Amino acid sequence: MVSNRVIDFSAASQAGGVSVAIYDALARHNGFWFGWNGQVEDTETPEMMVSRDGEHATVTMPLTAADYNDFYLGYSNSVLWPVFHNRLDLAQFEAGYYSRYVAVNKKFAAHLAPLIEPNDAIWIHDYHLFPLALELRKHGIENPIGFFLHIPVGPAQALIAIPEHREIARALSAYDLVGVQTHRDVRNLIDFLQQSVFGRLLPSGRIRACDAELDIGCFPVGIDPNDFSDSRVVRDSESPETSRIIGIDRLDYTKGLPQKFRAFGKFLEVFPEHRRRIVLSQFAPPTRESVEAYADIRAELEALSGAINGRYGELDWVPINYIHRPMPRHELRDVYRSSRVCWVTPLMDGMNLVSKEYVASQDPADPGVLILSKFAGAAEQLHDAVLVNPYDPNDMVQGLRQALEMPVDERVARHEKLASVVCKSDSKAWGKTYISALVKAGRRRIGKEQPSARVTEAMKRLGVEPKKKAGSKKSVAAHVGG
Ligand code: ADQ
Repeated sequence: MVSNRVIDFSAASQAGGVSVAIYDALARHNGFWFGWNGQVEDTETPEMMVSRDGEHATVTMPLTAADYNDFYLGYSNSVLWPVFHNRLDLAQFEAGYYSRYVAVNKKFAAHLAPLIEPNDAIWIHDYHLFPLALELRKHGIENPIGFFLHIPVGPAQALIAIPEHREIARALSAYDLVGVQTHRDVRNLIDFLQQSVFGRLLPSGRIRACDAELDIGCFPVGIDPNDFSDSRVVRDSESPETSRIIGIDRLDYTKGLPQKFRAFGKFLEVFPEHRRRIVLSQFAPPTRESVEAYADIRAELEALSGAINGRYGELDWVPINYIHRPMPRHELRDVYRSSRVCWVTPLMDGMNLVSKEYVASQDPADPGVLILSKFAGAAEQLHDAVLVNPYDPNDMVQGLRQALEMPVDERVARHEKLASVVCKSDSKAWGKTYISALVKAGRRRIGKEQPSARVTEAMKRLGVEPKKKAGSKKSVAAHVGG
């Protein structure tokens, strides 16, 4: 597994969906996790750190201050993040960002390549590392290399505004498999490859672009429901008169927090009978604070929550409980369970794991209600949530009312369907399906002959059983070689 940031196992809590997803998947496979250790050190010859904690092994390295500034804050989070979330207005196309972005990918490749063994499949995560497969191939790495994009793929028209969009398309074409979260993302990505480098959809379903063929597939990321199912907490035990509406997001302009706060203020105005009976508890820990757009959103939310609390609050009731720090992970489950409603309304989101965690934490006999943005990837799976348009204040207000007033039989019926999706499409299924598809895609690139001992061995090690057609010696090739 490779991602920009490798989680620190010893840290009490680290917010962020990518780390959570990789951490879960890694425990099931005999691999290691490579990436940045979060340290900034001014050396061009960084020392590699190796650590092991139970089933998790990591190999990490520091970044330099220039890497951190131009690669991480700059190209990754001030160009790719906003554009892929269709926020071209927030993109900062500064000269110099891109060359450092490529340089860091080269550095990752140079340090990772010597660690790759012949049977390894390499799974690279997220937008910081688009060029890594190209760079690894330059080091002679022939193993299957897959990429998974955790964020959404904005419309092709937005993506081709990136000055280096052809280079990004070429970098993507070097992978055997590119996985995204939703069908919408698959469509947008194919569209992008067509518009930027004349990519073609082949009758086989593969994509031909930049003299290569790759698979693109939808692999919705999941959680481990067992981490959330075992709560004994009883909802609102201390204050049965007040229902908690929980919001858990990173403090990010894509998460639709100002829209949510405004809708909450409007709700209190339109439905005064709900005043004093509900509290919105919004956790929003800061991330990427040195990026300007993030400082702006922080100030905006502080002003909004202050204004709403000032207008509607009472001596013994504060409507918005806005907490600007992460919640320890071990407390999440009980907080989800004791909350009457979970309100997650991003303007655009790759998946949104919070929505799935909330569903998994509920008491099936008396579950809370999930209100989910139509524009979260999770909405493609969680049809039985109350789906709302975060841009439409009336829809947000009506959605909240519907959730708060929903009778128990409807809550139980909706939750049953939601929980079944969350359990079926869990982190285990995500990792297994992806790795199986990656090994097959790698095999297709190598050729159509019988799978080499190397690939068969890799599949065995990853727990992927090639299906055999009865009586056919060619059965493995048929399934693996395609
Ligand atoms: P994120 O944008 O970080 O992830 P999300 O999917 O909601 O968004 O995951 C957040 C994770 O961090 C959850 O596990 C949540 O519990 C935790 N978290 C968030 N805020 C927290 C807080 N205040 N305190 C404690 N924990 C907190 C990216 C993409 C998403 C995609 C994921 C996984 O942006 O769209 O779903 O990767 O692919």
